[in-house]
Amino acid sequence: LFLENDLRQAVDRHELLLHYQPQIDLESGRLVGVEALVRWQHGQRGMISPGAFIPLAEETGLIVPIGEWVLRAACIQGRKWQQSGMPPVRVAVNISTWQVRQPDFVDMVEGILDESGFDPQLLELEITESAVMDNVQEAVRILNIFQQRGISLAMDDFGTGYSSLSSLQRLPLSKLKIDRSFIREVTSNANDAALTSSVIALGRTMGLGVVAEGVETEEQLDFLQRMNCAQVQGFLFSKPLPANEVSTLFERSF
Ligand code: G
Ligand code: G
Ligand code: MN
Ligand code: NA
Repeated sequence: LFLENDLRQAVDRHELLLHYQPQIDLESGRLVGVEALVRWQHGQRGMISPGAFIPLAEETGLIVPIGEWVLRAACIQGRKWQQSGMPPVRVAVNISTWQVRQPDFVDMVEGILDESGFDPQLLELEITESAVMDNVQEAVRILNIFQQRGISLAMDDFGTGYSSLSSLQRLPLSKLKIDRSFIREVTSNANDAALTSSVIALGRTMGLGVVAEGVETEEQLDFLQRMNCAQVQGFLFSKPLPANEVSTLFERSF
């Protein structure tokens, strides 16, 4: 497969780059964080979105070196933002199940934090239910180490997996991210509306922040505001942006 061979070399060829999608706190209206999202600038095919190569990276295990590159690049950028005198911006990084299962995962994260000098309090790791649920005990152990370091932990794509509430309660999470598949029809589909409002209520009960992803319309925003959803992310506010455009947005926001 051509694409797989190309992907194998993408890191070494410096073909990966990160864009950052703003996350807005609804109460204050402020930008509170950004989610790092990888893109692949392919030599022949141009810019490839993660939807088109992350699944391949997951199948082949290439997500391990790619994920390490992403975390390093995000922490280096986060450190630059910190040093530029910008208000503190939390940087969220997607972590795949494969990465969590690497025996050196904790050392890798700590090494990158030390190396980059990025404040762990400003780092958020987005994990999925599948990364946690097949070995809850081990996940609890690892995530507790991160929590002790001050790193935030968000459950990504929440609602699409099979977390049990008792397992969820054992994890030191700070945030649930409602998957955008539920937000898409939240104003027209009663099931999606019910699930979304339940997750918001669950977050409140468990003392967790809740972020709705994929917010594209004023109607969706209106629904989320009525349900007291804390944070939103989506095209209505901003698409994922290159790092320099994030600084500009922050300057305007504060
Ligand atoms: O941009 P797009 O909607 O095509 O993204 C598709 C998927 O790729 C999303 O589910 C997103 O979580 C995932 N993704 C984007 N960047 C990263 C990354 O750095 N690591 C991992 N594991 N997934 C990512
Ligand atoms: O699964 P994850 O949350 O990591 O995926 C984030 C992906 O969703 C990014 O690739 C981003 O480009 C995409 N995305 C962000 N906001 C929106 C939105 O409002 N609508 C849609 N359709 N996709 C979005
Ligand atoms: Mn995510
Ligand atoms: Na998601």
